[in-house]
Amino acid sequence: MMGRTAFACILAMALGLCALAGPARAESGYDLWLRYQPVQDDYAGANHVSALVTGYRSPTLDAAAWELRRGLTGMFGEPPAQSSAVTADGALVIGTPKSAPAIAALNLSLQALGDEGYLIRSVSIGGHKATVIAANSDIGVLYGAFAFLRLVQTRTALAGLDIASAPKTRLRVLDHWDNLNGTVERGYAGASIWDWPALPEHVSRRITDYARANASIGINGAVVNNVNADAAFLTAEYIEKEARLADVLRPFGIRLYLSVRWSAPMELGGLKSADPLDPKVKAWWQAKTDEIYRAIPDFGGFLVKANSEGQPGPQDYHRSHADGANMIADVLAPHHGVVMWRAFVYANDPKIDRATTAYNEFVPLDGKFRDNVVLQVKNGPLDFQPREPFSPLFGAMAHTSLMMEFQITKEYLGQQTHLAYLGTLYEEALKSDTYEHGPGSTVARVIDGSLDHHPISGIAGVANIGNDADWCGSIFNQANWYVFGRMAWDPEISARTVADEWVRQTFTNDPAFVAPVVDMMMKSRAAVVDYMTPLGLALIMAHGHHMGPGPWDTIGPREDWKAPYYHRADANGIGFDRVASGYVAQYHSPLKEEFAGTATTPEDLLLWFHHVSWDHRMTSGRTLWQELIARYSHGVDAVAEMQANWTKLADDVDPERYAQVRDFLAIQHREAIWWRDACLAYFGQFSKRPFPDGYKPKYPLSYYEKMPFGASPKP
Ligand code: GCW
Repeated sequence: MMGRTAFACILAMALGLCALAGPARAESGYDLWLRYQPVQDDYAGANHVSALVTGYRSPTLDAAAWELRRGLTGMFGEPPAQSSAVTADGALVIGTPKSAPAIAALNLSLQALGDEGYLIRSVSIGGHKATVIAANSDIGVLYGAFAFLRLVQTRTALAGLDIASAPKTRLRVLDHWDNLNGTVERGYAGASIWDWPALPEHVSRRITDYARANASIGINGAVVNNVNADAAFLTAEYIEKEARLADVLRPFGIRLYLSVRWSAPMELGGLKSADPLDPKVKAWWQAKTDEIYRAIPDFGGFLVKANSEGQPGPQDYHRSHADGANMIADVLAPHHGVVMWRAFVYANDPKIDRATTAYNEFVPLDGKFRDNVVLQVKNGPLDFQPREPFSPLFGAMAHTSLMMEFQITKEYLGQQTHLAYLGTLYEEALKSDTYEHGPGSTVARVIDGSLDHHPISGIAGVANIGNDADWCGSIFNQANWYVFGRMAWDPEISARTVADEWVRQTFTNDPAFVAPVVDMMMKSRAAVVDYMTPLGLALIMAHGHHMGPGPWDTIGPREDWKAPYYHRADANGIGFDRVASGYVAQYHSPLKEEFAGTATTPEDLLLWFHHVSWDHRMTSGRTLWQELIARYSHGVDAVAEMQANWTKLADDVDPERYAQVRDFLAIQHREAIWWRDACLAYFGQFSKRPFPDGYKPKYPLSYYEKMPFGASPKP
């Protein structure tokens, strides 16, 4: 009898898919990590699935069965038989005890799985070997189906399976900074995927594929509009459009949320104020919220950016963030909705260290928020920099739910083209120890709620998704969407594990490809840190668009929007003295003692915490000036190494994706040199120390300063 693998290959060859010789079929990247390519190796799992056994139907269970059929057919060449009972070895039985009698009969202990977890187990049913994907809820079954397909795609043996998995956080949300007009703030992957003019009548297939991708990694919420919110998203016309979207997302377990503009009661309701303690204001929000829930019964809630970067908020009426958040929370509570209130605030006062402001504003409010309020805190105290220490708010608010806000879109890390795997950045932040209750009080445990028993736990990621063929502007940017979801589900999973499974699903299981590519990903973000902001530098990107170097930039209207405010380079040295600013004191011991001295501060963050002399001796034996040159140069060299490694892998990737990565690495290399040379030319005018041979920037500083947007230096 012909083995499944051979059969799959013959079928695939007939379809022109099998690449026994010559380059693989070109791929645009649209399929993301859900490619389900024919299994052509001698994978032992190949003979394991003969039939798909389902029970009662629901939209979510149908989605699970559809995905399994699609995946297994793609990989094994023939669809599994559809059945309602196990009659032979190799059946895959999916459902809940309620939906599938075959699962009820197994009497599995599912309690620990909660509402969203799943179990995948090898069992025997009526003397036949079978695999069950069981859960307490339909969505758990869908998550389990995707997990099973991941096992096959990563070539995990399917015998003797016993996997139980449940998410550690409750809100696993993508924040889309998408505007009404189809643009995306800080988006580098084309226009918004939401086609508002076509709604409510039409929703494209792309939205279903978006929902599938999210469900495959456990994302269960989408804030569909920008935090710099337009009140129009709350009009009856838009609520109808949003309701239609919510209908498409619902089977995939994704709740729709909206960013709201604080002054909406004035703009839409004609009120004279948006004072949270004004009963008319509350009545307006009450009516609006009820209207939304009539259209979207499982609506998730609101995300609010208030009194931040010019947005209106409760402080306009001398009310606190808690007054504002609680008013909205009270109108949402009867519907079980939540308020995600952003802690991204900073004062327009050059005498105050911007990094200290969120702590100063929010810590006094600890314990004053309703149970359905969760503060959404960026990983670092400034703004999604290539490297920041964790925000001291984590670990400082025992009585307030805190959720993480990561940026998936790479506003400050090379935007569309630079290869920067953010798994290592997320991991670094989540593993950081706050010492709130002594060692082991990690940020991961703050945001999964376990450290202080917060009522709400969660992670948000600012999406990097757009209408581009490959969704994210580049193939490697897809990894950042992927790792965000996987770490939201399990904040303790390692960046390397996730990179490995992403590479296997996105490209190939060939170890000769997987190992070097994972290695490249794991080093990639550190390379960006080095060629942009080594040693704890921050916010020295060009003004406004944040693409390219701008350490000289002083054109902003506020001191804390100018680069020298952050790097403080002068004849004596460089860096921000955050002992003097009061920032260091916001951490628990032993961190505040550690960060207080230059000798005990990690060198990777030295200039974040201290103003350091150009001649300060580093552990490498170099002076600070020499170390700065070495780090900038290391960043450039690391990109050159990625280029060289990628070139060796040409035969293992389809030509389209190979070429994109090759070309983008070339851009990254050119721009890394630009970063290095521009920054060293700029800082050199303060340090007045010599450049080692071969390290002097090619052009004078004025050349870099005058470079127009979109250009980068001639090689
Ligand atoms: O990172 C900065 C961005 C702004 C953004 C803001 C925020 C949505 O430059 O574009 O506005 O943060 O997070 O609110």
